[in-house]
This record gives sequence, C-alpha cells and structure tokens, in this order.
Amino acid sequence: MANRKRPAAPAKKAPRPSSRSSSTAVGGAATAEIHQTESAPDRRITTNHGVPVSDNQNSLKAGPRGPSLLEDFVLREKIQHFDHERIPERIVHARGSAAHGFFELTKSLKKYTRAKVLTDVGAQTEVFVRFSTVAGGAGSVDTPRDVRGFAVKFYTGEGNWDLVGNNIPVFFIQDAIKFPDLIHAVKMEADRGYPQAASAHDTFWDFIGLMPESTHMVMWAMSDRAIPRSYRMIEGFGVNTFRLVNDAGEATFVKFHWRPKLGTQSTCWDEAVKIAGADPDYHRRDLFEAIDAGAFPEWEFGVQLLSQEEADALPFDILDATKLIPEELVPLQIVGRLVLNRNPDNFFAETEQVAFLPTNVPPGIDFSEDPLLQGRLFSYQDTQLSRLGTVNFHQLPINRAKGCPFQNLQRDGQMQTQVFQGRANYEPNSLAEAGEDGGPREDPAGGFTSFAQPVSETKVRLRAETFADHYSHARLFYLSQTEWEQAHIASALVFELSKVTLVHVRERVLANLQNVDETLAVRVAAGLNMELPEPSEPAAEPQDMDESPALRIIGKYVPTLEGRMVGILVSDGADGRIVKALKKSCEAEGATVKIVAPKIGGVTLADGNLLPADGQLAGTPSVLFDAVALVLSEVGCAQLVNEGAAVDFAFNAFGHLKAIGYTKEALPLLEKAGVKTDDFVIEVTKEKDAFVEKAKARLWEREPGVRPSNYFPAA
Ligand code: HDE
Repeated sequence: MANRKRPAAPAKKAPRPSSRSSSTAVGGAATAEIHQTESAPDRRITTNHGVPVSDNQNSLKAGPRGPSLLEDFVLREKIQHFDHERIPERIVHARGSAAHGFFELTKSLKKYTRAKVLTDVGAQTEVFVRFSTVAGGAGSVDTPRDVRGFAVKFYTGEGNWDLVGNNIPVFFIQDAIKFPDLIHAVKMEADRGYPQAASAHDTFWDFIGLMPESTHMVMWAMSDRAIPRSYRMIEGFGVNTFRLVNDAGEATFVKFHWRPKLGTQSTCWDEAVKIAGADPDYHRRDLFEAIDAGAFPEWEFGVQLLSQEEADALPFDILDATKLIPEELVPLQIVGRLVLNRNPDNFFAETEQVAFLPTNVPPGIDFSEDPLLQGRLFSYQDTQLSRLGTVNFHQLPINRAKGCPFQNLQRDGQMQTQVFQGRANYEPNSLAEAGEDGGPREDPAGGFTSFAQPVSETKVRLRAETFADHYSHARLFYLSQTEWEQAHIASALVFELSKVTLVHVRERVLANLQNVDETLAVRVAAGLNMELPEPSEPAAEPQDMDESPALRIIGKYVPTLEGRMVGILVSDGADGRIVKALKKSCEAEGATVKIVAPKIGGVTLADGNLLPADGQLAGTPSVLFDAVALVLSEVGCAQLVNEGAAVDFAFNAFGHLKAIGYTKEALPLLEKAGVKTDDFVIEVTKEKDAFVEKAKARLWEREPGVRPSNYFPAA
C-alpha cells in the first residue's frame, strides 16, 4: 500500500491493541498500522446520538489516499462539535479558577435574618467558589496588578445564594451606568488590542483622572492587595451593602467579609511580573495542587451589622460602594467558615459554565438601594444569556439549585432538559379538582419577600449629595498603611503612570492625588520627574478619619509556613543531611518543599545517593517560592556561579525580601548575586534550622536597600 507511514510510537503504558485488525481498513483494504484501544462494551465510543464508533483514528475516504466522504457523519459530528467548543468568555472576570467546598455557620444570626443558611449553626451548605482576575481574557496570566473576584455560590436549602464579591471592599464607581465605560477604559485599547490584563495604559488612567470617585479603589488597586501571593491568601468582600431581614420583617444592613486562615499575603511587584513569565498559571496551579494534596484552604466568614440609625449616624453613605465601613467603627463578627475541599472534575462544565447572579438570595437576605448593586441585579442574568445562550442555564449541573428542587410554571426554551408532566403550566388552575396534578403554588409566608422600604421620590438622574466626598476614604486607606505599604502604593502609581503616554493624563492624576495625601503626590511626582500641578478642586472637602489598622496587610500578616512553598537549590556533592533536616523542619511547619537542581534527574549527594529534583533550575526560579535555601557543594557552587539562572535565583530571592538559607560552600554564588548578609540570610547546617523561623516572613527593612527609588523622597 502506498501510505505505510507509522504514527508516533504509543506511550509506554499504551492500552492493548484492538482485537479488530488494525491493518484492515474500512472496505477491507490493508492500511497503516494504527494505535487503537480495545473497549469494554459499556465503555465504547459512540456518536452523540449513541451509534457505536468502530474507528476513531481514520476518516472515511474514497480509498486510502482518496478524498474524504461527506457521508462520514462520525467525522463531521466530531469536528463540528469541536468547532463549537468555546463559548463567549466573561466580559469581565474571564480568567478564573474554582473549587467545591462547604460553608458552616458557627454563630446564629437569627435575630437579624430568617435565611436558614445564616441561622442553622453547625449545618454545612455546599458551595462552589470561583476566583478571578478582572481585566484580562480567559487565557491571560494569573499575576497582573488587578482586583480579584471572589464569587461564592451557596447551594442552600432555600435556593442558591450567590455572594459575588471581590478581594477589595470598595469599587471604582458609584453608579452602574459607568461600568461599561470603566471596563472599556481598563481593557486593551480599542484600536491596538493591547495591553492585555494591565491597567498601566493611557485609557485607564484617563478615565480614572476624570472620575475622582475612583480614587479610593485606585489606592487599593495600587496596593499589594492587587498582587496576591495566592487565591488561598486573599480576603473577600461582598462590597455592596445588603440587608438581612428577620422573621418580624425587620431589616439590618450588612457587609459580608471573608478572612483567609492562611493570612493575607501578597507578592512584590517585580516578583509578580517575573512569576507571570515563570508560571502564567501560578494561582490556578496553586489552588488546584493545594486541594489535591489535601491542604484545604479555609476562610472565616464575617459580617458587619448596622441598623438604619447607626448607618445614618456615619459621616458617609453606606449606599456608596466607593466607601467602606471601618472595622474600628462597626466591628466584624465572625459567624462561619468556608472550606474548599474538592477540585472541579471538569473545568469547562463547572468553572466556565458557572453563572453567578447577585439576584440569587434566599428569603431573609435582601438588597440595599446602592445604585451600583441595583445595576448588577440586571447585568448578571443578562450576561449569562449571552454567554450560556439560553434561559435554561440554571439547569446546568453547576448552576442547579441543590437540596431544594426548583419548580415553577416556566416552560420550554432552548436546551430545556426537564420533561414536565401533565397540563399544569399555568395558574391559577383547578386541575386538582379533576384529580390531576395542579402544579406548584406561591408561598406567601415562606417565600421571598422584599424588605418594605418606603419609597416616595421624584424621578431624577442625580448623584446623591452624600456621595460627593471622593477623597476621605482614599486618605483613610493610604494613611492606615505601614510605611512599606505606602511606599509600594507610591511606586505602583509611578510604574503605572510611567506607562501613560499622555502627559495631561498624568498631570490630572497628580492633581487628584494631592487631595489624598500631599506626601504621596510629592513622591509620585518625584518618581515621574514631573512638576506637581495645582491640586484639583474636590467636590467635597476631604475629612481626616481615624486610622484603621485593619486595612493593612503587613500589620496583620500571620507569620507562618502553612500553605507556603520552600525551594532548596542543590548541586552534586551537596550534604544530603542538611537537605533532609531542612525539609523536615519546613514540612513540620506546614510548608511544601521542592528540590531544585541544575538537571531534572537530580543530583548525586556527597554520600553517593541520588536526590531527584522537583524542578529544573532554569524553569523553577526563586519567584515561585516563599523562601529558599542553597545547599551546595564547593564544586557545585563553582559551576553555578557562572550560571545565570542560579545567580538570578539568589538575586531575586534577596530582592523579593525572602529568607535565604545557605551552606557556606554557597557563599561565592551569593556574593556574585549581590546578596548582602542580614537577619534573613542565614547559614544552614544539619543542626541549625533558624532559617525556618525566618522563612515565615519577608524582611521589609531590606527593601530600601534593594529598591531605593520606592523610598525617595522619604515621606
Ligand atoms: Fe461584576 N460582573 N459587575 N462586579 N463581577 C460580572 O457577570 C457588573 C461588580 C464580580 O466568577 C459579569 O457572569 C456590573 C462589583 C465578580 O463568574 C457581569 C457592575 C463586584 C464576577 C458583571 C459590576 C463585582 C463578576 C461578567 C457594576 C464586587 C465574576 C460575567 C454595576 C462586588 C463572577 C458574569 C464569576 C462578573 C457586571 C460590578 C464582582 C458583566 C454591571 C462591584 C466576582 O454581569
């Protein structure tokens, strides 16, 4: 036969060849040998309509070298289905990762709500949680400077409750009508199609400068909150103000919070940029691997509760999503916990098709009049129709209500999967009187009711006077930060504005920043080497508020190795006893330890044993670890001293303020990398494991020495 070319050799563990002769083509002609698998009758491939498929390797052709035949329904169906595999990605929050788990209530909120998910202490409610970035497309990297979505679907016994929040408690805009403008401005620019997943460009900062209400959120977006270390280490916030409504119909305002058990932790900006190259799936992999290894991420669930009177007494409007309620004014009460303990089985079916709707609330949880929230109440249902293509998207397994079968008289529509019985598709009906099933009915007592908020106003297109203060909370946030965090905000602003080509846009932002804090504006102007323009005229004079330490990360940082990753760089001839001791003590503190070696096959230790590597040096840089140790032999170090990846390994770990453990043989490499000895650069021996304590934190005091520009001029 003409075509005798063999396909690639099957993998080692290839299944047995088919019992059907693989050298007999359709029509009986001999053809190339193919790799086929034999199937049990109940595991055989069929078409989508159930016809068993005999050959999944060859299309139907007029002879082995002839044209393909139109009648090959097996080929056509397979290719056509493939052609339609993608659905429109989310217009925002396109890139995300998700997991299953449960929510458990630890303290009843019965006084405030009749929602059982918040009153039944000890009860576990199934959840599906999707984390995301906002600006980039579905295929973008995990570590840009961006807000992170934190969307939780609670499958409660009274219907799904979707708490669709972010890792930042406020938002850029006050009114939903500005959302398309905001998103157009931040996404890639319309003519050139870049930058992807980056706010550092003209149109974003143009919009921000012209929308002073965005200043508070900008402070957060420029802070380290926007470059998290892991999805497992972000806080979550419901952002908008909601209401809880109790059995008596009384309402209490509520803000929802998630607090990570592993502590809130971020990366350095330089590190985040390098991680994007080293592992674009950094957060996705981190979440998946942690859950896979049984290290289930956990959050505390907290609420801030306040009555109408307490809300009225605050010097800002709780309906304005650009404001937060400082915990020092209204304390956070921890009332539950969230545990993620199962990875999705299928990314598309679950993570991609999950549809969150802020309108999904069980009886006892209600909305506020926040004009941003009000717009969201329309948007999400609408976007699901365009993304998932049918009003029946709620029937997809990941979206379907669980533990409370839904029933109503809505019928038909594309992709209807329910097969309804009987004639009752309307009500009222009296079919029951004839012995037929009359269908479900409304439940005035148990059903969802809206809080009876009195409304009697003139129709207007106006922003409330109480929304006019755009700077007090931005100032509160900035001044509540530690000096390190303030420096990071200033340098993030310098970085972003340095990518802005329009000088007048930079000037406008500088003019606005002066209403936040004069020293911040001076620093940013110095970083841009620009004159500080006149301050802009604020719509309302900014007020000084009491600092809120709860808004810091560094101040709240939990020193722990729990959920962290330690990398040990080894060379041939290294002392295996030190590696073993280090590994043991780091793992005892909850860390995952990875061995990095010049070659993936590993190294031969001083005692002659082979130590296999988890990562090869060039592909496993130190940015992927929270702390590193260099356990080298003299010869090994001499080889690595001229290896760029090894020098970068040490240089970056130092620059990213991490603890570095070293054997004295590794000193020449540290020297080459410009690593200076400080409290966090410590010798490791088989007896000394002081490194482990240091590995739990970063040495912020090192930063002015490695990135002095962040600290100039001093505040
Ligand atoms: Fe969203 N947002 N949003 N958003 N949002 C969407 O719905 C929208 C806002 C948030 O993992 C979309 O299913 C409007 C605030 C998250 O699937 C869309 C406004 C907060 C996710 C939409 C906002 C969020 C979305 C796109 C201003 C924090 C991802 C895809 C009025 C509380 C959910 C989708 C997931 C997704 C609209 C503002 C959080 C277009 C109109 C404020 C976490 O409907």
